[in-house]
Amino acid sequence: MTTKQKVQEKTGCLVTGVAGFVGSHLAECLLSLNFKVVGIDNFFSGHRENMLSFLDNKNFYFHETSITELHLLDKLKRLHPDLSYCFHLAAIVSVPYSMDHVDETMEINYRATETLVRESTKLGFTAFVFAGSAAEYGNDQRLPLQEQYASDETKHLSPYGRSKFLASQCVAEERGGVALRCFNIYGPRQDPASPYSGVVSRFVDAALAGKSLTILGDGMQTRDFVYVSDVVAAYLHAAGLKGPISSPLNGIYNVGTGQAVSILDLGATILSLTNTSESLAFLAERPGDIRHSLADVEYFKIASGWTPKIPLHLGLSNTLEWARKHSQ
Ligand code: UD2
Repeated sequence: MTTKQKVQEKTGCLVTGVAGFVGSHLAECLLSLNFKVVGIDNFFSGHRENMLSFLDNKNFYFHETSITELHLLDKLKRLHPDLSYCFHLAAIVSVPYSMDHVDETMEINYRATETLVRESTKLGFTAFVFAGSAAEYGNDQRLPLQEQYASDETKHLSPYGRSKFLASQCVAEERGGVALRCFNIYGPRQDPASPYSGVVSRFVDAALAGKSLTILGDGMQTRDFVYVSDVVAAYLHAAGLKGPISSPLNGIYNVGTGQAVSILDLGATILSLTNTSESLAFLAERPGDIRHSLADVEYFKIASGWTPKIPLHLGLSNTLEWARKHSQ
């Protein structure tokens, strides 16, 4: 029996935002590795359907509550004494919503995170892994973006970016605290419903519905698209539960692929994968849109042994396959 196997038999993992896009994939993976998973969500942006594949799993315990609940970790630890890892993904995830709700965004994304990470240290949790964001870099164009570029001087473009930056700093100060600055995550279960949903989910949705793909601007803007299973693997590596390192990291790390993809190329790839004759339609650039975003992932790779495994073509095929099944 390996050390990691020994750990997981008696280990509970808390996943906040478990009904969300990434949270649900993380919970599913932890359960498949035989961890006990305690998930919380208040369904502000998560969906119960995202948990369907594991709601009945005997190792899964769900609590419908908010991360702002007083003494949350303390209460959960009393109910589940074997909890020792916290994966904190619950947040206000919409950038436009954060613009209109500045105080609420600071409260949920920053102050609640600060409270949780402090409580987790006090309770002796082994690791606290936090969902940071590429938004922490503002519009910095020194590409690829290195972790130290985000600083108190960074001009954040939204309260979302600012709140994630402050929270990541705070998490990194605690022992066992790791903030993962994820770039553009895509994959099955990403919600295409709002005009501000991720571009991959919107393009996939449009292509399968026989509609043209809407490019905002000239399409030459680039992003670093990272597939959701690679992000899940990054969480496990950060916690010391996967890869060559068996203790959690401590600090702030980028999670991306280090590959820049233009929105035009993304659209063309999705059209060729769906074999449709649909076209690209061009609309005005989104106000405040960042021109290029690209992660330098060397620091995280060296520290954790993680590497992204899913090339864009495969990730898009998987996403299309999932969307085909779910649009019926
Ligand atoms: C990402 C994050 C966001 C925040 C931000 C910080 C996602 C889904 N969003 O926003 O939460 O962290 O980074 O920098 O990861 N576009 C189109 N057509 C569409 C939709 C989008 O052309 O139908 C363009 C859009 O103008 C942008 C690019 O595609 O240039 C990516 O847009 P996005 O909303 O997927 O992600 P982004 O990078 O703005």
